[in-house]
Order: sequence, then structure tokens, then C-alpha cells
Amino acid sequence: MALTLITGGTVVGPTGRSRADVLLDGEQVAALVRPGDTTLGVDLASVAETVVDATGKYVIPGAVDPHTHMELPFGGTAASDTFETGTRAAAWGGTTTIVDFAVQRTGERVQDSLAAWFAKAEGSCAIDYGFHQILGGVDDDSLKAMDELVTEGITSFKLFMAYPGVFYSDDGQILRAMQKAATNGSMVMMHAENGIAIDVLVRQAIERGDTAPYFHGTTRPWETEEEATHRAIMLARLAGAPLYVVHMSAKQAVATLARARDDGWNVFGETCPQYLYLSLEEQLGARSEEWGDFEGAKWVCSTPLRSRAEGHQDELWRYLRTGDLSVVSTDHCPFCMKEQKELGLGDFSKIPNGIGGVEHRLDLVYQGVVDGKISLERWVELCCTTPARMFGLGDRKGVLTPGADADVVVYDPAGHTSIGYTSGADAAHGNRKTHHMNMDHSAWEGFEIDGHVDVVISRGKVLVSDGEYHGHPGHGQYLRRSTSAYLR
Ligand code: DUC
Ligand code: ZN
Ligand code: ZN
Repeated sequence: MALTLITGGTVVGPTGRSRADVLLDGEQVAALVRPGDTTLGVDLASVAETVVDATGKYVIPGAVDPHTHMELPFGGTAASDTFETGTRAAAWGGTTTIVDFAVQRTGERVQDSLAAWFAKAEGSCAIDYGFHQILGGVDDDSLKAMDELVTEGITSFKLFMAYPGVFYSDDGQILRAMQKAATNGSMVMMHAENGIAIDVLVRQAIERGDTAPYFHGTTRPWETEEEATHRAIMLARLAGAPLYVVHMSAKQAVATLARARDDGWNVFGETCPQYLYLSLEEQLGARSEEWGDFEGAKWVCSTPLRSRAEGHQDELWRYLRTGDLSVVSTDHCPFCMKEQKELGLGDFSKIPNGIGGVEHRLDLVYQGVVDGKISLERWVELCCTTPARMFGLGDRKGVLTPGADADVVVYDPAGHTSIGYTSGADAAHGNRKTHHMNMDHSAWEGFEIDGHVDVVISRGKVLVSDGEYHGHPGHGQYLRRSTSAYLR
């Protein structure tokens, strides 16, 4: 098997950092070696087929994004990244594994919906991928299907307390699915927003003429997130099941989660970069020549962005530090402005919900290290190790230990990453597109990151180096997942 040696770097994991060379043997990590170590009697650099110089850089496990929606059908359209374009963009940003969501809609067989998602992904992905299953219709058949899917490596199920008539489950359905999860060892992932109350607020806003994108956020106030989070925790407790609350944005909801954790309950929370950095006020102020105040549609997602004046963003960083939030995912769900977001011109409730960010998570969370909000080790833990362990991939992904998959990122702390779509001098010559996601804009335009993803390796194959892409569709393999390492 081909040997790859990554030399001169600082290897960073969730428990610490050390100077070490990393030897990859084919698709697996073979060893971490002290620099200059001669006890093996071999000059590794001379026998390795590929040598990557990581001097002055961090060497970390390939990042794991446990929450993406490639090609998700939503609001009469579909997320604009295919598995091909979305996983290529992920690779550019140092993410070497995604866990996407297969979607069962009411009336559909779970197994049929899963087969459709396998068909979309197979042969298309640049990086490894697994699936969670969205249950849009909990009934006897789908409960039975949960058992079957767990044996096929789909060990987590997302339910929605929002989107009545689309993905919504009522409390009885949620309780039944949680009871099933308690028996088969799977993890229930919850979209925790009170969708029934939100629909009333949305209708009232539209009737008042409050139709601009900003009102998406004001009609999904923090109370609707906190109430649903509390209810989900109580239902999980009744069922004796663990719970993972996705895309948390309201500090009050995380406080409720943190209290349950303090009481010893097996509940976990995830947030996303958009909730750490962006705010409702910025969405309110967003204007452009092209779109007027509809510019704010770029940041319509659910849960919504929260008020900076209320301090949600700082609190979320604090909860990342304390461990009450366990994971940063992207909830990557990209829609173009043209023909997609613009479906909601004149009625924010018709704007497809979602932000694209699969390419930027590692950089954006790294900026939190530079800004002193989290440690270097916590960065790796939040973006790589915990997502892998949370979703049954911990043996292979999120760590650099012998036998793990040879998924590696060389990250340059002295590098720089400008995220733009159009900017500065280049704007005069047309759009300056700095991302690889299939989007006609970027929710992250103007962000400057004090670091850079230099080299990305997936199962021993170099996907990105020297600013060039070497990957191809079909390199990525399906990952049959075990149950979560965080079950009790
Ligand atoms: N939230 C989004 O923003 N998009 C897709 C689904 C979701 O829950
Ligand atoms: Zn959701
Ligand atoms: Zn989502």
C-alpha cells in the first residue's frame, strides 16, 4: 500500500497537541512518530510515496459535518447543492465526512425514501457519507422501519416539531419514536420549534403586511424554541431515550438543555456557525441594489438568526466552552437567490429555509480559536471528534490514531481565507466567486479568517493541495454507522 508521510506539523486532537509526523498506510493511519525518530531503523521520508510538509501547521483529523441537506426538497424547490457539488465544496473546506438526511414524507415508505437518497449519493460523493433518516410520518410501519434501518447503519432519526403539514410530528408521534429509539439504541435528533404557534404568528405578520425576510425571524421568537426544547427533553425523559437537539440558536433553549444535563439527563445540543456569527439585526439592515430589503432572504433559515442585542451569540460560544453544546454542524441547506429564495418575494413564508456553509465551518470555528473564544483542542473536538463519536463513526473518523481512516487536514494558522462572492477590485470584472458551493451568493461574504485549509486527505487520497482540487465524484464511500458512543 502507498505510504504518505505528513512531517513537521503539530498534531492536534481533543485532548492535546504534540509535535509528531503522521504516517498513512493506504487508507488508514499507520502511526504517529516523534519527529526524527530512528528507532524503527527506517527513514520514513525516503520510503513514503508522498511527503506532505506541515512545518508550522496544525495536523488534525478530517472534519465531520453531521448535518447537511444536499438536494433537500423544500418549499417547492430543492437545495441547490447536489451530492457531487456539495461534497466537493466540503472537501475544499477540510470536511471529509458528512452525514446527510434521507427524507420520508407523510404517506411514503421509509425504506423507499432511503433508497431514493442512496441513489442520489451513490457514485457522486467526493468524501465519505452516511445518512440520518427524517421521519415525516410516524406510524406503525415507520416505527418498524426504525429497527430495520439501525441494522443497516442508519442509527439516528430526525423529527420535526415545526413545519405542520410537511415534516411535523405531534407529541404522541414523537413519544412513540422516542420509545422505539430507547429500545433499539438509536438517537432522536429534534428540530425543536413550536411550529403550530409559529404558523399563527406567520399568518398574522403576513396579514399586517410584514412580508420582508426579517419577519421570518420575528415570527419564530426564542420562546418557540425554548418551549419546544423543553417539551422534547421531557418526552425523551418519559421515553428513557437520549436526545440530540439540532441547530440551537436561542440562549434560553440552551439554558434549558444545560439544566437537564446538569440533572444528569442524556441530552445533547448542536449549534451552527450562522448562530455564532450572524444576527437578526444584520438581517434587518441588509439591503442591496439588486434585491432591496429582500437581500435579507440570504439569511432565512430555521431556527432563525437571533438578536445580537439580546446576546445569544456570546452565550452560544460560552456553551461551547462549557460543553453544554457538544457539536458545531452547518445545517448546510443552500438555495440560490435567483429562482429559489426569490419565491418568497412579497411573502417571507415562501422563502426556502436554509444557508449554505458546508465549505466554511472549519475556518469559521477556527476563527473562534483566534478570537480566544475556544481552545485549539476544543475546535477539533467540536468539528471532528464529537460529531464522529455522537453518530457512531468514532472508530474511523474524527481521530488520528492507528487504524483510523487516513482523513487528515493540514491547517495553516499563518494562512488567510477571505470569503466573498463579489468584492473589491474584482467586482468591476464581474463576480469574484471564492466558494465552491453551488450558490449564486454567499451568506458569509466579507468574512476574513486568520487561517487556511492547506491540504485535505480522504482515506489516504489527497483531495486538496497547493490550492488545487484532486478529488473526484465516487471517491466517497457510504458509511454504515454504529450506535452513538454517548448512549447510556
Ligand atoms: N432548517 C433549515 O434552515 N433548512 C432546512 C430544514 C431546517 O430545519
Ligand atoms: Zn431542522
Ligand atoms: Zn437541517
